Amino acid sequence: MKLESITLHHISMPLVAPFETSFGRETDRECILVIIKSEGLIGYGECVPSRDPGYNYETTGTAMHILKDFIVPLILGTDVKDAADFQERVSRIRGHHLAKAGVEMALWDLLGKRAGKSLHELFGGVREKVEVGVSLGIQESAQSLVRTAAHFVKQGYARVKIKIKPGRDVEDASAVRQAFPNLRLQVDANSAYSLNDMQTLKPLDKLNLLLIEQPLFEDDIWDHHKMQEQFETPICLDESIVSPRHARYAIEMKACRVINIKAARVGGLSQAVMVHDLCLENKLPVWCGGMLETGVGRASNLALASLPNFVLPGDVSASDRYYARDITNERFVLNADSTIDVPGGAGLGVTINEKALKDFTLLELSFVAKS
Ligand code: OSB
Ligand code: MG
Repeated sequence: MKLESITLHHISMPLVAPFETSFGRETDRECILVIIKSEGLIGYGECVPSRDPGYNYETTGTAMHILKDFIVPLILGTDVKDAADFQERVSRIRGHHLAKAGVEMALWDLLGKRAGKSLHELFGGVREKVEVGVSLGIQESAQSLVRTAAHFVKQGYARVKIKIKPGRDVEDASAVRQAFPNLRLQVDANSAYSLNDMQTLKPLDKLNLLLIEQPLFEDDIWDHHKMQEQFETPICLDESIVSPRHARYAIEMKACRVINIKAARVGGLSQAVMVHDLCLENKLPVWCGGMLETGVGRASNLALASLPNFVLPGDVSASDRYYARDITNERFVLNADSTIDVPGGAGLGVTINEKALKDFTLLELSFVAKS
C-alpha cells in the first residue's frame, strides 16, 4: 500500500468523570489520531499515551515527536506491505511502543478496508461479542467507591476492577467485596508497591479476587515471581509486558498467572497477537486492557479480544462510561449479558465524526508524499 499522506491530530476529550490511578488523575483524555490515506482508502489509528508520563514514559508530546520526526519519514510515500513490513521498518526506533502502535492500527484499518474484511476476520477472532468489565478510578472514600461500583453493577457490568494505591488498598477492596460478595472483582495497582509492602497487601489474598494487576514496578518481573509465590490470587502483569519477549520472560520466570494485553504497550496489534498466541501455548489466560480509548481504539480492542485466549473480561466498557461525545459516529453499548459486540464492518468498522474531531483537536500536522 503506497502511503500518500499521514495526518496526526493531537486531541483532548473531556471524560464524563475524572479517572484517578496510583499515578495521577485525568479529567480530559489526550491522545493522537493517526489518519493515513492510501490508494483511495482512509485508515484510522489511535496512539494512546496521555499528557503525563505516569502510566509509562511516553506522553502525547513524545509520541508526536517520534511520529513526525522518525516514523512518518520512514514510511511516507513508500509501499508498506503489511504489519510485519511496518515493524521491520521501525525496528531501529527503540521503545516508543504507543507511538508505533497507533500507526500500525491505521495500517490494519487500511488492510481490512482493502480486503473488505473486519479486523476480527483478519485476526481469526472466534466470537462476535466479548465479555467486558469496568475499571473504576480511586474515589473520594471507600463508601463512594461502593456507590460507584453499585452504579455500574446496576448498568450490567458483571466484572469490576478497582484502582488501588498505598493507603487506599485493602480497605477499598474489602468494602466492595462486602457490598458484593459474588461480584467478579479485581484490583490494579499500576506499579505502586514493592516487595516491602507484602504484609500490607496480604489481606487482599482473602477477598476472592480474580487477580491482582501490576502491583510492582514495570521492570520487576522477577519480584512479581517472588510475590506470586506468596499469594494464592493470580498476579496479572500489565506495564511489565512490553513485547512478546517480555511475555516469554514472565512465563519462564513464573512471574504471573494472567497477562493483560494492550496492543499499544507491546508496540502494535501484530505484537499483541503474538503475545496472545504465546500465552495460549503456555495455558496462560489473557484479557484485553484499555487506555480510555476513543471509539477508534475501542473498535481495535474489541477485534483483538475476539481471539480465543481472551477468556477473562476486558477493560473495554461502553462509550458512555468514558465520553459524552466521541470522535466516532458509532457508539459502543453494553449488552444485557455484560458483553459488547465486535464491529463487523471492513477494517476497524468505525467512521469519524469530522465535526467532533475538529472540536477536540489541539494540533494537527499533515504530511503529504511528493508524487
Ligand atoms: O492500567 O489498565 C490500566 C487507563 C489508563 C492507563 C492505564 C490503565 C487504565 C485503565 C482503564 O485501567 C481501562 C479502560 O480503558 O477502561
Ligand atoms: Mg493496568
